[in-house]
Amino acid sequence: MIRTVATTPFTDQKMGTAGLRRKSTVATQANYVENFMQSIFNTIGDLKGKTFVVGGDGRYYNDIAIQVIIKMAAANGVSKLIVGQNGFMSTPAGSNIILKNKANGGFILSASHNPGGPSGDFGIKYSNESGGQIPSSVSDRIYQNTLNISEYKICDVSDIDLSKIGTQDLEGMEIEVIDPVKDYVEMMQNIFDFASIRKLFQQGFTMRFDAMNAVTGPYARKIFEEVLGAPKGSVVNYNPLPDFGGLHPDPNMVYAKELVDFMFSDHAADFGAANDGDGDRNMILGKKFFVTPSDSLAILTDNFNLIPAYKNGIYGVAKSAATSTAVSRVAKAHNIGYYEVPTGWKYFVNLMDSKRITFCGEESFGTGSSHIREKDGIWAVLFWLNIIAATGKSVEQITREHWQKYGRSYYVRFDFEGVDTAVADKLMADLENKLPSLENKTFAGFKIEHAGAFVYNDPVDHSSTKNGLIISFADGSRIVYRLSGTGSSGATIRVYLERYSKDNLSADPLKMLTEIFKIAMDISEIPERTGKHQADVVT
Ligand code: VG1
Ligand code: CO
Repeated sequence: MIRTVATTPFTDQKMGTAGLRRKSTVATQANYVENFMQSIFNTIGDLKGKTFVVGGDGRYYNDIAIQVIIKMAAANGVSKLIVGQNGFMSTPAGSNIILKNKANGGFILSASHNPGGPSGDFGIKYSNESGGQIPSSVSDRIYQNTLNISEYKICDVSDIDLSKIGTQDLEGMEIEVIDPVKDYVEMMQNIFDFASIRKLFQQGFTMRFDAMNAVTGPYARKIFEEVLGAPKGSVVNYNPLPDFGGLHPDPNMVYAKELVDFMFSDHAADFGAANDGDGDRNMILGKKFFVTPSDSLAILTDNFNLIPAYKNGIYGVAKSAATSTAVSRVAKAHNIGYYEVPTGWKYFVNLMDSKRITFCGEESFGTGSSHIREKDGIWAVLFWLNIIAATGKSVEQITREHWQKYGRSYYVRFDFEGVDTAVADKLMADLENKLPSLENKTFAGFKIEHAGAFVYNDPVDHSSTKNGLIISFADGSRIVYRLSGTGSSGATIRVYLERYSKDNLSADPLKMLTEIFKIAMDISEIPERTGKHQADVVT
């Protein structure tokens, strides 16, 4: 039943910040997924005795791609697959299943926060036995394989039934269909103080969780409504849909509009949160109050002692270079390790494995800990609920008190989307050449201390990665420029701005950053080179 099929290479199967992401129209071409998967299997080599985890966020084409992956895994000699029921599994749940079962890796079918559907995006994230996504050295080898591929192997059988939990056999490969929610709930119960969060809801505390018609709906209903007793209806948009019901499942102030409008209205709940397509991102809101992800990381880190799983101490904390420096002050106060890495969760994995850090986060609505090797949306929400239950304080109060203690990093990200790739590449190259000459110069009263490329030297595997450009000013303000690595067409230039104040704590972030924004535009020539005088998305 095993068939070898002749194929020709696609030249665009290079993975980005988090796996392979393409327009659905590209990913659904004949042999596209097949070539990519065969290249992964070829790169791994001997698959005998190996176990992989498979699932996805339920987006368009997941159902077809999952069948292809199962039939190809069996044809290539994989020993066992652990598959989420009906093909569902969030990215954090997948990481947990890999670690818990000591699997050799896993595939999460998702383009994360990118829209889905026939005109949206499709993607595949590939993790290894660490439970985290593979390092660039491995994805480079897979990419080389995709460029030279001439055949793939697949089992010629009818589709596998993934609707029932249990075990079946395909050509000697075991397929175990599991409940993708169960182990995840258990893990959360072992980290947080569920009893005190349950009590909080009993006392009338209200929340709204927006699953954005994506994968976390079933997880959130189980945990918040069933186990913790939040009122029915607290979780909205809970049915994972192939096109996310037309939503752009990116939990931020722009795309989670329904939730934001509700939380800024007079009948807002006490607490609001949203997750992205595959459940690894989170947005945190209080009553008429937004917490930036950079502040959230700092606040969670400062409060580690309130959480049962962390109360005996944490190793350290890391953030991506583009994330605000708020957490650095917390790390200093607690005298714990502190690291800055390139954008992408895979760079945190070695730091967690080597017990250098416990917490980590990114400005892009990602927060997590070493309980797994991916960022974890529901984990962050539970962490906040646990802090609220333990302190009796509101989201706003917790955040304002944090600023009083540490000062405030005003922080906003500006995205310039749909830029011609050649224009964007040239802009970044020219900027990189120009930056060193700007050191010690002053712009509108802001003196530049350092300017240049961000280079990360991994202390564990000693690899070196260059990602983005940073301008650091004498007063602690920063500009970071990066090209996005998760888009499926054209280039997106991200500009991250930060300004620190010790005592001016209630200003409007955009106003605080007006001068820095102007400096960032002048130095980079973004308006002149791209024709864009304003960012497309501001978060
Ligand atoms: C973006 C974010 C980055 C995040 C990545 C994957 O990457 O900026 O912080 O790790 O998405 O997120 P980029 O290269 O477009 O800036 V997700 O929720 O895949 O998994
Ligand atoms: Co995601």
